[in-house]
Amino acid sequence: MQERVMDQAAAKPLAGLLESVCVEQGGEVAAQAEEEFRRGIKRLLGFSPAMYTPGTVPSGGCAVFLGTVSRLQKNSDFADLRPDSGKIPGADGFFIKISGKKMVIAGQNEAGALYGVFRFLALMQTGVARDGFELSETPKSPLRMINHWDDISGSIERGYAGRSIFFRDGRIDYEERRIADYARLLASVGINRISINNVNVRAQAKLLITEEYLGDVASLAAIFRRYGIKIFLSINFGAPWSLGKLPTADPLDPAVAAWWKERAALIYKYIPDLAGFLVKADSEGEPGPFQYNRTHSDGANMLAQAVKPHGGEIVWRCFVYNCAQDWRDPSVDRARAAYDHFMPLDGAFDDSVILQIKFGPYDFQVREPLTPLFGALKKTRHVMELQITQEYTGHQIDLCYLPWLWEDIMRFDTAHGPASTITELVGPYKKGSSFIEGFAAVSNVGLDRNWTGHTLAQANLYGYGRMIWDPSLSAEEIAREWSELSFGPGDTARVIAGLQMSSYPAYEKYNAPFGVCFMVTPHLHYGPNIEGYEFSRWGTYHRADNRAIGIDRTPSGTGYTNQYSPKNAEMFANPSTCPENLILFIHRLRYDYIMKNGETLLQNIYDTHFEGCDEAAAMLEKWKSLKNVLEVEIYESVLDRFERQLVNAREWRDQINTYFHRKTGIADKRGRKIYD
Ligand code: GCW
Repeated sequence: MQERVMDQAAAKPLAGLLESVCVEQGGEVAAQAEEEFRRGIKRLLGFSPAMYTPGTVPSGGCAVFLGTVSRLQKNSDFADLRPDSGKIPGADGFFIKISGKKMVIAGQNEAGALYGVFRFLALMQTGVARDGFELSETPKSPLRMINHWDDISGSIERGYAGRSIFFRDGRIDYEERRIADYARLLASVGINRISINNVNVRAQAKLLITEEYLGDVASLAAIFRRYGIKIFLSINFGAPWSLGKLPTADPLDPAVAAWWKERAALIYKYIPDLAGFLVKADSEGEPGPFQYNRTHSDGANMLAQAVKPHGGEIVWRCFVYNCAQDWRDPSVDRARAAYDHFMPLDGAFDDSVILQIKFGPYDFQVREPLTPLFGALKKTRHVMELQITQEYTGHQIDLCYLPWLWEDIMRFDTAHGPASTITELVGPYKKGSSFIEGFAAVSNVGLDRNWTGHTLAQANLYGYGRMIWDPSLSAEEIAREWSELSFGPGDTARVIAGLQMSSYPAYEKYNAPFGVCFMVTPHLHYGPNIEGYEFSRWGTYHRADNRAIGIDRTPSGTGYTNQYSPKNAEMFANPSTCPENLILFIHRLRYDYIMKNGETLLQNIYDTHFEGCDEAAAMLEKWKSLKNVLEVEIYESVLDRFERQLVNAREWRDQINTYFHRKTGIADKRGRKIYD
């Protein structure tokens, strides 16, 4: 297929320099770096650079050098690449320099070179990479994962962009080019791990670890491998009995351990560099070690022994809670679950086990505090789990720019010592420290032509990669970058970045108020249903009556706040120091509680809901102002979504306001319309 030339003015000053390139040869990732460079230049500038290997460089020499640091050190004389230059990037990093008639892109490894090429192309496109430019970067997160919740039927659990790109009707079935483009997309922001199947491993997905499917899994892995991405398989902890016909899946039963070892050996024959297994155990009906009175370290360590000889790892999810709660019983607090289950096991896990911990103690709500395990775990490898797919944040119908939330997460101070914000804690694991080794996030991608259903939701996938690469980036910088790369630098990009930035606060305002969570339609998780979960088994109650709302999670209530460092425990437990956007997660408050702005809690609920809905209306109008500058298809499809978002926002506003008005009988002091 012919690539469209973007004719980007900002890229033009470098055109002369980019005509001849000397590429260090290497493995398949190096080959991909070369290919992306060639393709990118063609796309941005309309010509194909001449590519040489070190032995074939013509007499006039080359201007651009591309390769790994070690190969370039041997074959070129860049002072910046000398071992003592202080500019050599760390694992997966790259160094870029443009000076006069020379330019270098040097990766710490081949993946680093590939990331360097992608970054160079992006920076050239936005006019940042020009003569005199220099950048040495190393990703802060060693593990940069994407999780797919794709079912083997082809549907996606919590998917809002069409069907699975990997599976169809019980088979692995994909379009090779599409997968390669997805791998490119992910590598362009530095993703290096992907799990392809849902953590709920049901039906034929259990057979992905059998020879019936492994050949196809291997073909898929081969595509991702070219882009430096290794795959994980989600496995079912009960496989020894459901698949192996053993009488048990007890992790301490030697026959079970032997079964997994044998199975791993078979899998690794097909996929020698499989990253490992991702496991959801004892969670929402999935089997796990609790069934056999064993601990989660018993379960995870047994699996680790199976994959470790092959270089594999076990990613073990901490989403373990009682999902058969009795709403009548206020003594059980779901928010405590991850910490209560896993903190006592700190240090008990094998060094090939990585815990995967959802960012908040509930479940990807619009606003939750950080799970108290962060900063507290010291002897266990772990990553943070985020959700890019918009399960609770608008189903890719409503615009909801997630880096806005992630920036808050990154800046949260766990207060477990000096340098204890999440940003500061992200880094390679060291025993005895609380380093977070990276991130995993649930993908928002499906077969839709624009990948993410809502075109502007692409910024969430892009933003995820950028932010976990460098958690000190701001949501605003990322919005600007994405908008400029997608629409070209200029006014349109500015308006779109502005829309992205205003979207999260708007969504949060018309959603469940002040961190109270779960006022969403059960199961579907789009639109309001204020008491939808109130009398259910899921443990997410707000217990609103005619005087007060919320759960007391302070020491006088469930004691959840004591799971934090003493400083944060105190900060959360006191309503006057607890962040107000979380106040109803931690406290039970009367509606006449006076908030920092001098208004009551109730008035704040009314105000935020009117405002959030007005902001959704304003976003729609702003979008309409772009009618004549955007491609029709993009304009129309996003317009349709903004219109649907406004309907949703109205529904949230009116149901929430009416609910509290009916409960309290107190009018909105500004006299706006509340339906009775
Ligand atoms: O609560 C939830 C979602 C489920 C999901 C689960 C999880 C894959 O509603 O759809 O299952 O979280 O994270 O395992």
